[in-house]
Amino acid sequence: MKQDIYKGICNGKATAHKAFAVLVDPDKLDEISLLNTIALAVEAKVDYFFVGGSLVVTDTLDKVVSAIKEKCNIPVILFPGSPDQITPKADALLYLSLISGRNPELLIGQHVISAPFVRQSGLEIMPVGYMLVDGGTPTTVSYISNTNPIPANKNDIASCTAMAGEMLGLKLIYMDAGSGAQKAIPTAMITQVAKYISIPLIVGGGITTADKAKENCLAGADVIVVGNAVEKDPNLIKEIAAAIHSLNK
Ligand code: 1GP
Repeated sequence: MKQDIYKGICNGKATAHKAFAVLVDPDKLDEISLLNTIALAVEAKVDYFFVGGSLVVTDTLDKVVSAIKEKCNIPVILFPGSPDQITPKADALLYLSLISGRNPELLIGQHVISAPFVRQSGLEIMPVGYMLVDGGTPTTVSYISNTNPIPANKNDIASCTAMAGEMLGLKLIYMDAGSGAQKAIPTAMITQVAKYISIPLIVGGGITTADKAKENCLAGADVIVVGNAVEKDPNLIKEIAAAIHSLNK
């Protein structure tokens, strides 16, 4: 099984090289905006594209992934809201288990149903402990997943959940306040979770400024994901990338 992208993320963690992932929701970008986003991402040396959404209502996933692959070498990692958001045209798949929730379908059920198809895709599979953290308002992901997010002030619940995920063999932890969250994940929670795990930590949801992205990296995030804010203002890509990469030697 391929492991190149995961190895890259682990090397990043080992060498304190912080990474920036731009999240593209295939429903939200028209062709011109997508091409503009790709050009800006290349210029800013963005590390990864994440592609997906909790609810994708159009059939543009393939087209979006193909367009990114045609125009640049930035790895495309699928961030699927459901098993039908998978295309072999991407490079890798965040194989998410929603470990903050108690919905068996999203812990293991849908994985079982889609396993043969996922394996056949040839994608690099990255098993992820996905943790939803309360971002102030109900997000699409909390509604769709029918799970309660971890309260934003319960750092112990977050660190114990992440530790359990790591001990179960998951290879990444993704803490997410949900797309468009009112409040990003508190720094104190990121610090505590990072302290208790040795696998790479991805953080996203409600990050709207370069300062916040940098602060999260300093707290222990290895990969920062931004979607909504760069959809609204694509020029933020350069600003956020520069802030994150300024921490790298
Ligand atoms: C959502 O972590 C991602 O799952 C990104 O969130 O769209 O709020 O940046 P935003």
